[in-house]
Amino acid sequence: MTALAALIFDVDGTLCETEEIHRNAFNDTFAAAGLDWCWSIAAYTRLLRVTGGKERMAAYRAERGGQVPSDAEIGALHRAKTARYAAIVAAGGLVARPGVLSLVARARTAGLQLAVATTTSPANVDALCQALWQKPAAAVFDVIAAGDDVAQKKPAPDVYHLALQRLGLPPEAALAFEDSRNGVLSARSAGLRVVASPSLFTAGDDLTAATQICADLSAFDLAAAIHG
Ligand code: XBP
Ligand code: MG
Repeated sequence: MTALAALIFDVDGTLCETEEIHRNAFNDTFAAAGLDWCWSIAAYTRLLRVTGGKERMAAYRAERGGQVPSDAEIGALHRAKTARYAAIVAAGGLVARPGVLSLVARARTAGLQLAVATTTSPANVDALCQALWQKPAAAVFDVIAAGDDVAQKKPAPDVYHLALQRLGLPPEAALAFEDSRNGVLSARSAGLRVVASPSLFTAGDDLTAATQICADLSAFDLAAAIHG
């Protein structure tokens, strides 16, 4: 059996319950732009089926049957939303999901490489790492593969292919951690084993394609994963 050499983490919902912050950042941005959009928790739970903030806004525009905002306006709204997200995260109060800090520390001690495969932007990963580890993302993770680095976002395998390529590893040598159906399908399509831990916004997702399901990462046995 190929030895375990790396852990690859999804960010939103897996490292931290960030989706409520994303939702608030979207709604603050819509209000500031004078756009009459406001996403409730129920609406956002449904809209999360479309990964990526720009893509989510375009899908919502299509759902409403309108032409407004334009693609260029969606791009500008998304830049404003990313800045708003960073400001909310920097204001403090964020905590990692149970088991995350300990797992990352123990994986480092065990000599594993650490990577991120996320739909969100590198700026948001940095904001989160500053909040959780008081370090930039590059000081916590060896590899960061992000949504806009690839042609197709999750559930396509692209972002995991990119993470594996940057790690220099075959899929058998790594283990992915995800919270959503789209994320699990993405990692599985790239040939990875996946540990799924449902988050607040993905509690209703079908995660049965995962190799293992844990309520949270404090229930994950790293020693067993390393020693088989
Ligand atoms: C999370 C997402 C992201 C965030 C918003 O998916 O879909 O789009 O909701 O991020 P995953 P941006 O956890 O599977 O990566 O607005 O920065 O795109
Ligand atoms: Mg996620």
